[in-house]
Amino acid sequence: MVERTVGTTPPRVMTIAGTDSGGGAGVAADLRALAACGVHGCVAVTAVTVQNSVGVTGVHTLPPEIVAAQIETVATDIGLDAVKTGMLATTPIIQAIAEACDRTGIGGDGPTPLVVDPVAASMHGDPLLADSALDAYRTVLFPRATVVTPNLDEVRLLVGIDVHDRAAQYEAAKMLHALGPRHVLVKGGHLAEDTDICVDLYYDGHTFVELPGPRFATGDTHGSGDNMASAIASALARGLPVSEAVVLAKRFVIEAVRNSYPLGAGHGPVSPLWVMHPWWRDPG
Ligand code: PXL
Repeated sequence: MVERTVGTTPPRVMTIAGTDSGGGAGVAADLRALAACGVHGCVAVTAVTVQNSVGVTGVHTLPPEIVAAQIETVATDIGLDAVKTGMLATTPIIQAIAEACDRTGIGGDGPTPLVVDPVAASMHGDPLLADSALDAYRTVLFPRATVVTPNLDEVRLLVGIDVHDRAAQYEAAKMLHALGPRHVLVKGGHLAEDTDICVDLYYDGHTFVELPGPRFATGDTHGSGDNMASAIASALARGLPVSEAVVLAKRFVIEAVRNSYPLGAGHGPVSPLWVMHPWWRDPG
């Protein structure tokens, strides 16, 4: 046996999300992002999607009790320093997650921060959430969330306003905050008036902070929201305050979009893998 130094356990982050068979979004994107952010990624799968770069052609949801059991079995053994949610699919799954979170100190007043990315549709416009589940987001998950990270389509579904300018983005942040999350990040990727920039708006109930970034000329942005929420959760798992976590995550996603690549006939994924040393190119 060869002696070795015991490794240092990195912060532990769980993604509660759906799979994307094309590997661009969902669990696959989250695990790449979590690895790139230097944390140990755990997974509670909510649904399996049949998907390629062009669209989603099938969804199979898992039983709510299996989703809850994945969370609890990990939280009580491995432990979790932060949790993020992605595609949650149905009201019963959201309910089961909330109950599992309450039992294990995730979100709310518990010690483990909860990042809620209220995924409603794929970037192709295919539904990933039952219409009836929007209310569960508003009344069950948002009050437990440390931070919520909707894009502008999700803002319209959740609080009923069409954001076409910065003033409406501020208004949306206030309306979302009133639903109970401690912090809000209204992502501006879908704001058409910003042609060269992409401004995400952070709000903690008192102060607004605009987070500007470049708008790259590419449609290969599949998984950008997943990368954002995973990077925020990773920073929270290290103990950073939310106001700093969102700034770091924005920088991370800018680089992931800069490094996105084409895949299939549709939308390619953003890539956080620029952080990896290409060890396979080294001789010997
Ligand atoms: O990017 C949001 C998202 C999350 N989770 C799954 C997805 C998508 C977008 O397509 O397919 C499973």
